[in-house]
Amino acid sequence: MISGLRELVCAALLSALFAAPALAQEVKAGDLVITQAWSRATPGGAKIAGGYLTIENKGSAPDRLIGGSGDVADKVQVHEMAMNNGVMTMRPLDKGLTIEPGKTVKLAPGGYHLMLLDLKYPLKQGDKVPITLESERAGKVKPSLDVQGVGPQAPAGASHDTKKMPDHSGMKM
Ligand SMILES: [Cu+2]
Repeated sequence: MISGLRELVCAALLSALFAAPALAQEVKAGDLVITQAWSRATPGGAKIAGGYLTIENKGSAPDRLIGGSGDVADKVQVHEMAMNNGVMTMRPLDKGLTIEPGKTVKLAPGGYHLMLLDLKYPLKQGDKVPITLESERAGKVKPSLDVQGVGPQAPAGASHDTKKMPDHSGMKM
């Protein structure tokens, strides 16, 4: 009985693993390479969503991710999340996010992220949401966010965020 249950759990885990979309898409602009751009479905009429991606600077000079835009939302900002006196807060990075030459910066839940504010339509699992990011040197980069399910999972290939993270809507902006 117990071993049967374990097999069942394993099968469920495996199917979840294989159901995850392959995020091989690579978007380049100048020396910047963006991969694994994703977001989460927004149930219940949420008006904001996070955007996550990996950005690599293959050049020899630092670049800066300043902000973005897209039809999906009124504003696309670059945010930072941090603990402040035991409270998780986030704020826009006014000067942008620096990507040092030869370095890779990951925007992921619990850290740096894109913030889509005043969504024009809900994000649904399986959607691809095109956005335009603005960088100081490389100019415009246009990745599409692969919308994942509502759960807190990262896409296949991304590291797993095991920290408990409060919902965005409950956070100080
Ligand atoms: Cu944010």
